[in-house]
Amino acid sequence: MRLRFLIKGGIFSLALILLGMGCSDRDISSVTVKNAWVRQNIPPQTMTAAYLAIHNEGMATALVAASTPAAEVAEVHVMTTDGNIMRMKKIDRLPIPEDGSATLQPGGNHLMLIGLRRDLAPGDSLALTLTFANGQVQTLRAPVVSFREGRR
Ligand SMILES: [Cu+2]
Repeated sequence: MRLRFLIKGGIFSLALILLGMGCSDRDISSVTVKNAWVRQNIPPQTMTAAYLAIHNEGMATALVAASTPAAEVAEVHVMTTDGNIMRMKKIDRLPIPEDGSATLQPGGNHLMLIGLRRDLAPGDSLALTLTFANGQVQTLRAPVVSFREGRR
């Protein structure tokens, strides 16, 4: 009887531990970044854009900062229309819904790399570091794609 109680108690604790692990997994590393690429700059321009897809398997969060050693500044830009004119605007947080995704792609939201420290040629790649509101920091390598080839 006593042994049975201990076993039951043990299983219950194990379940709690597993549950706890599941929760922290979900909260701490729920975001993955895929298909990152950077458009080649056209010298003498020292600006270009980076694109990527963010997938979130956890609670709602947001992309709050980006950086790369290849540029002085990396900003998150959204496209807005002003009459018939498309403009880009810097935002401080790009929301990523719970169990959702956010895609940065040509013609839409993007990372603007400003003040490139070198020209980016196809075949080259650069490191991008993304910081999320849930505390996650992801560093990844993004290949440079030629201006013409820029996938959509
Ligand atoms: Cu922009």
